[in-house]
Amino acid sequence: MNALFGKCVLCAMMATMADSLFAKTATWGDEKYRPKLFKRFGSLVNVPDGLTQDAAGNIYHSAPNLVDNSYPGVVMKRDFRTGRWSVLCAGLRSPKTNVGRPMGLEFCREDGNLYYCDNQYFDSKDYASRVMRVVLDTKGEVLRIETAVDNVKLANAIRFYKGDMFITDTYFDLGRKDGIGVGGVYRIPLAACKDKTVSLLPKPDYKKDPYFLCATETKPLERGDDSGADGLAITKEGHLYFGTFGSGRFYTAKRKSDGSYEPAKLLFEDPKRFPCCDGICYDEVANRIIMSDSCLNALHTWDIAKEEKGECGFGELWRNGDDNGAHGLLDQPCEPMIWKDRKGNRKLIIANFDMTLPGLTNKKNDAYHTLSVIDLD
Ligand SMILES: [Ca+2]
Ligand SMILES: [Ca+2]
Ligand SMILES: [Ca+2]
Repeated sequence: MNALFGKCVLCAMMATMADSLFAKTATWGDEKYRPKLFKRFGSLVNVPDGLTQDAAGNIYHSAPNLVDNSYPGVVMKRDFRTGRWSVLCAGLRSPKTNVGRPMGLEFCREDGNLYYCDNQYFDSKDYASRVMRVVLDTKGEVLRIETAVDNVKLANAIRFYKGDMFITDTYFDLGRKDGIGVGGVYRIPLAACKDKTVSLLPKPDYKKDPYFLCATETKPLERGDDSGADGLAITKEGHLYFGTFGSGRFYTAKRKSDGSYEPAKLLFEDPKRFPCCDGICYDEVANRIIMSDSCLNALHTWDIAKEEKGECGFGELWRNGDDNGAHGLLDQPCEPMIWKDRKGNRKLIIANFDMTLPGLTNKKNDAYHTLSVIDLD
């Protein structure tokens, strides 16, 4: 344990002792970053997942609702002016599984539409996942939902950069004898999927796929999870950052001046401090990546300036023990997003997945389905 983190632990322990009557959950990190409750949803949103926003500051939030299947997967919208939440749309049902499971989503400023990853992997491992385009009119009303990309295994995160869509596919299911789980990142020009659906190649042929960009490798940790590329972030220069859910391997792929990408480079691997990379986002003001750690109930940071100096960019922002999230503490954080409120204050909004898996800090799918918020200013 480093000195700074040790000090944080001590501060947190003292604060926890002082607050012991109403806060029993262990916490680590600077109290000024203690997550607060941003929104508690009812059962309509029983597995919070993706976050994005449009130019007006309206927030879009997806929920695949894998815990209580009686509710369809859904995309919610929060009106920037009024703060009111409403249902934007239910996830379009897959003809293969008869369910819709919106996960990672991103508002595309280039065409004014909303795209979401339809994660069908837990319902079918037979390439049923897709990337969906929610076509919006100029007032933001939904006109229709269409399939932009199909033949995906587990569509997880989505980003856009200069006319291209980038997505992560968490499982390639190659059945490697060494037990390594492969996942990867794809790059699909928006023009290619504008008037027709782009189909990815089956995974045994992934290296021949014109849309395949780079792969991740996951050696399962004690919790036995081989899942690959999950969260994805893109800097203003177009550099990619991504990490594996199963082992927290954290990578970058640098964009070259001709728009192509250098091979992926492993930046950080330390299963004790970062055993699980779920959703990540780019913080342009601080020139860093913020990573959700579903396993540790934590948020980590990656300092890009340090990386460029050849130093380790890893840092810790917040961590707490198992908690139901009722007061805003993290409960299996899966996606962070930086957002400015009406006063112009910078906030970090965090979705809490709260769907237990073996070996995670979160032990119970409780009744508090929440988004947390941290003040960054
Ligand atoms: Ca994710
Ligand atoms: Ca929980
Ligand atoms: Ca909860």
